[in-house]
Amino acid sequence: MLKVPKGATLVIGLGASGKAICRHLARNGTAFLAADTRQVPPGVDEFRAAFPEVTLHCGPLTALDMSEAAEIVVSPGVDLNTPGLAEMRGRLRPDGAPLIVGEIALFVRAAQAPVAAVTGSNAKSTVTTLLGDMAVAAGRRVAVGGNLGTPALDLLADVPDVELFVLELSSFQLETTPRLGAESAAFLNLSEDHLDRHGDMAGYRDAKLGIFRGARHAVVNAEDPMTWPPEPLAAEDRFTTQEPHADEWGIAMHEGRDWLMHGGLPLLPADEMGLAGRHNQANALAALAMGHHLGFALEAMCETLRRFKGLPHRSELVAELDGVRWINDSKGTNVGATLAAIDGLGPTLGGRLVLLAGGVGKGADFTPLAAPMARYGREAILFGTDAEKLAAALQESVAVSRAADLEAAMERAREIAEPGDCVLLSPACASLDQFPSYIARGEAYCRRVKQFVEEARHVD
Ligand code: UMA
Ligand code: ADP
Repeated sequence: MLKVPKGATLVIGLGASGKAICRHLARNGTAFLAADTRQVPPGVDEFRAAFPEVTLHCGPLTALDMSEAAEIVVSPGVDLNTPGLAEMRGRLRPDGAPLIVGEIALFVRAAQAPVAAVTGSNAKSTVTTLLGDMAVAAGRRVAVGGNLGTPALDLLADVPDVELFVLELSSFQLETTPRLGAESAAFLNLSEDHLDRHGDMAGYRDAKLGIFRGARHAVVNAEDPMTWPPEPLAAEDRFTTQEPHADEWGIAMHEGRDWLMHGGLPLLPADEMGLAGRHNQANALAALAMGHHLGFALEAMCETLRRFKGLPHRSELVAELDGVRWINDSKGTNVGATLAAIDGLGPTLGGRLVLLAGGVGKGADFTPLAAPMARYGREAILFGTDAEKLAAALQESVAVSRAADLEAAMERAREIAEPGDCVLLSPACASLDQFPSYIARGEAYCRRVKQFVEEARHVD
């Protein structure tokens, strides 16, 4: 059995976070060992080349004696209940701090600038990117990353003289962060995801509530009490897609149009935003509330909202063909995201919605999709591992058909969609039965839509 020497730090996981943790420890001259539960972790040769002096253990953690480690820094993809690690849970260091932490705990110790942090089951990347762009427009030297883009610890080395960090944080990152101490922390929404790791919704929510530990300002969803901190913070802002109460951030009619509002103050006509859909108005309001607390000029924030067209694979308009809009929401990997996409786009439709959905459902309950599909759907075309489970949830509410795969589903959509309709790929499932990632699934969709456009051009 390999023993972690007394006083050494152990890094678990050799993915993007693990490598960033190792680089950070090396920069600081901290002695460490690395481990990964896989016999041959991806990129292991590059790791050995980058850290030739570092002892590396690959395989079950039960073959490691970590009892005398000074600290164990765990990557977000590693379940804290993994045998060998589970036994260390709850142990404390001599100073009373937990023995097991994650990359964000190390980040908090080292960061010299305030942190604005964003979590939620969905919309994290959109709000994080919006807030980062707003910070740039407001003239701040900002570094953006975390669960999206650059790992948080790499931001410390990459961007000199940072004035603000904007971090997207997952439940996995938060559960290993004893105290984040954010200047502003947003919890956007909560819906089923990652229950395989967190056990149940209460465990999942508890992990996410970690975003408020030590925070000075909270941004929460007025329509989702699950996002509210159990103990109110000194400063709190709430956003809603309804008319705002008091000084909430919301949507109201003003001069005959829907406007983004702060209390009674109209900020921007919703139809001037670069992003479409009610769900994205919620995202804009969350970013505005954080930016306002951080002192960004309103005009700079509104300009960002006009310009920002969204990230790829999130309710992204790929093409309009024969009066039908083809939208790629491949990042809709859980029911909450797909619900938001349908509810967000539904009211703006000139026709009906043709939904392409399916893949690995991660044990989710699909029935919440039935009511919005009854309201807006023309047909749900289902494919992948959990097609039958989706069919069972939807068939009473909307026409349902099955397809062998995404491409066949798209052929069917091309046949049945009528002018004014919208074909929406928002699978409510992970892609891993048919694609390496949601990105590959979204790219396959975009490629085929572009072929449809080409084919139509030749026919003309
Ligand atoms: N793994 C093992 N054994 C190990 C280490 C990892 O089997 O010892 C497996 C995990 O089970 C997992 C995969 O390897 O399936 C990746 O895990 P990781 O911790 O090595 O992941 P990283 O490459 O470090 O990437 C992580 C985030 N991934 C996860 O939390 C699963 C990335 O978010 C994030 O961008 C990156 O850190 C930088 O901070 C991705 C993600 O899917 C986008 N996040 C989830 C989500 O958004 O829903 C939470
Ligand atoms: P995350 O980083 O949390 O996965 P993204 O910004 O990448 O969030 O968006 C993921 C999915 O969530 C997309 O499919 C998108 O359509 C959906 N979504 C966007 N905004 C919202 C919202 N306010 N509520 C629920 N789902 C949303």
